[in-house]
Amino acid sequence: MAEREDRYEVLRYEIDESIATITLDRPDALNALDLALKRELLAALRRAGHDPAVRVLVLTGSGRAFCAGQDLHERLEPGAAPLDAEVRERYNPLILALRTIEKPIIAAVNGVAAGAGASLAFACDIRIASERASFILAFGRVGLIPDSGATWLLPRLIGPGRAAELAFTTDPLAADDAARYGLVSHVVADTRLLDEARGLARRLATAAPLALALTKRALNRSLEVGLAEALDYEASLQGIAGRTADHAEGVAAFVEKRSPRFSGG
Ligand code: T3D
Repeated sequence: MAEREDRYEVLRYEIDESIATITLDRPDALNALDLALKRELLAALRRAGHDPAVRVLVLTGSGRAFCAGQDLHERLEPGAAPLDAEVRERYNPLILALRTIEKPIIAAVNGVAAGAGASLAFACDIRIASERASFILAFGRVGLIPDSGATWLLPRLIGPGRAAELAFTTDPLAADDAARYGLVSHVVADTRLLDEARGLARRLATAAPLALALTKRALNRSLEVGLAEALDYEASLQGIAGRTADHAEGVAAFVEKRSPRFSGG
C-alpha cells in the first residue's frame, strides 16, 4: 500500500516497496517549473536520498507532459531573479541532487520534456519513455542557451553532433528516435509506463544498495577522468564493496544456489 504524503502543493511523493515516486503535479501548465515546484522537487529529492527506507526513485509528471521547463509566466513577474542567479540557485542544485543521490533514479517520461524539463530527464540514471514522450531543447525558442546540465549531459548521452543539432534547431526528438539515439532505454505504451518503471525499480530495490551506490559513483567519475584513474577508482570502490556483508551474502547465495537477501550491510 502506497504511503501518501500530502505536505507538497505541486508534486506528489509516494513510497511503495522501497520505491519513492515523485510526480511533478502542475498538469495545467505541463508541469512547468515555478518557484514552488523547484523548491518542492529539491526537498523531495533530498528526502528520498536520505531516507534509508527508499532504495530507488522514479521521477515522472502528471497529465500529458513530463515537464515543460521553466515557468515562462513567472519570468514576467516583477522582481524575477536574474537568470544566472536562478540557474545557479534553483536549477543547478536539482541537477546535482539527481546525479549525486547514491540510489538509482529512473525518469518515467510520460510526455513532452522541454527546456529544463528535458535536462531533469537527462540527469536521471535511466529513462523509460511513453510512446507519446518527446524531448525539446526549447531554450533557443526563447533566446536562451540549454542549461541545467543539458550542454554537459546530452553530448555524453547521444554524442556531440546530435546534441548540437537538437540544441540549434530546437526540433522535438520523438520517443522512438530517442530510443534509437540511446537516450531512452525503452519506449512503452502510455498505459504501461509507470508499471514498467516500477517493475524495473522493484528489481533494483532488491539489489545490494551499497553496490548500486558505488556503481553510480564510479559511473559519474568515469565521465571526468582517464582510463588509468578510472581503473584505480574502481579498485578502491571494489575494496569497499568487498568488505560488505552483502558481498558475503551474494557469494554464499551463489554457492548455495539460492537468491541472495541483501540487507544493505
Ligand atoms: O529561470 C530561467 O528562466 C532560466 C532557466 C531556463 C530553463 C528553461 O527551461 S527555458 C525553456 C522554457 N520552456 C519552454 O520554452 C517550453 C514552453 N512550452 C512549449 O514550448 C510548449 O508548451 C510545449 C512544446 C512544451 C507543448 O506544446 P503544446 O502545444 O502541447 O501545449 P501548449 O498549448 O503550448 O501548453 C499547454 C499549457 O501549458 C498552456 O497553458 P494554457 O494556455 O492552456 O493556460 C501553456 O501556457 C502552458 N505551458 C507550457 N509550457 C509552459 C507553460 N506555462 C508556463 N511555462 C511553460 N514553460
